[in-house]
Amino acid sequence: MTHSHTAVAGDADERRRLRATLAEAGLRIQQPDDPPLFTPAPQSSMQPMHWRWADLLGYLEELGRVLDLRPGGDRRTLRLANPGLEYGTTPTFWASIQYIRPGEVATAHRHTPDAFRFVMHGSGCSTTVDGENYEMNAGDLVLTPGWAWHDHVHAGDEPMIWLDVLDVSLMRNLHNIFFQPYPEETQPVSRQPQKSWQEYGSGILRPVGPAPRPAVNPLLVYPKDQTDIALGRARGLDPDPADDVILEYQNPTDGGAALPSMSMKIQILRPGFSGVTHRHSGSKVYWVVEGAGTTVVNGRQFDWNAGDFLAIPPWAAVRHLNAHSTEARLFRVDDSPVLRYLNAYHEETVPETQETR
Ligand code: GTQ
Ligand code: FE2
Repeated sequence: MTHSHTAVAGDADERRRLRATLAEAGLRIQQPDDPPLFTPAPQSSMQPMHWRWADLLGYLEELGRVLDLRPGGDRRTLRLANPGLEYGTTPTFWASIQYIRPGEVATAHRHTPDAFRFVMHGSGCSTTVDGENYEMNAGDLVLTPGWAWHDHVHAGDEPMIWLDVLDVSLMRNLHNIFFQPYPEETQPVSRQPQKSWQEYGSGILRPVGPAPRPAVNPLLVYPKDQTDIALGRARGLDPDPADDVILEYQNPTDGGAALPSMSMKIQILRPGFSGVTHRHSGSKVYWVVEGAGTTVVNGRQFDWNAGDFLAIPPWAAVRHLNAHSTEARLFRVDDSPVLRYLNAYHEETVPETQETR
């Protein structure tokens, strides 16, 4: 076989000239020094991260003193950043901690990113989502689906702290950020202020007929007491080898994730639990609701306590352990719905000999 002229690698100068010509024409070729694209498995620039509650609380209290909440849809939040990413806590979402003082109003607005709140500390604040009004108490999950008007009003007497997660990294990469402030501070509350909860909150029965909007989760709130009941029942089942007791907050009309891009989960690691190492497509963030334990991420050990956050890169090998005498409870959000929608979700148990990469 004879080599054609073009198959022979040209010299570096020739390649450089070609690259410049192509660039002017709005074209480019794969360069020998480009980072590899088609790697055998995902190579994430995201770093595993651990934030300790002892540090976070101090910063939040300081933020509360120095930052005023202004009208126009302003929020007071501490964003969890990642040194390996130009933007976001993970390639899909931003996780932030919101701090609101008694008497304050986080004024109404709406945006395309989907969002949810998981209440970390306090009570007495309520959020209105497209006219429905829900109390926020520690351990509750409240959804703010994309483009729903939302405002938070704090009528309690202690500062409230909650976790906000928005799929804003994804939406930003899709160049699809829309944002509108509401013309007034707050929106009116409708005649049936807990409608989604009254209709779908039991989890086992629902209004007859088709869901109001196909593929849109009609349920906006997942209170802690229901979560506790479900977890209590799941304790009687065989443990998950990697996650012990784990449940997903579901869309009650189709059993899918509660939001199109984000799956929220709650899990218990019982005393003595020692999980298998597992990895899956996509990124995730944990918040430690209670207890303490250890998570090994790509061979790096993170010892966590109540209130801490962990951010885990895509395809990272993860192993959970609880060597303590009390249960640990973890809240988690991951972007598995996006990857499943794209038929690109992979997962596997990692043999012990390959735990570090
Ligand atoms: O509470 O509506 O952390 O719009 C970031 C953007 C919270 C909110 C955040 C937001 C909100
Ligand atoms: Fe918002």
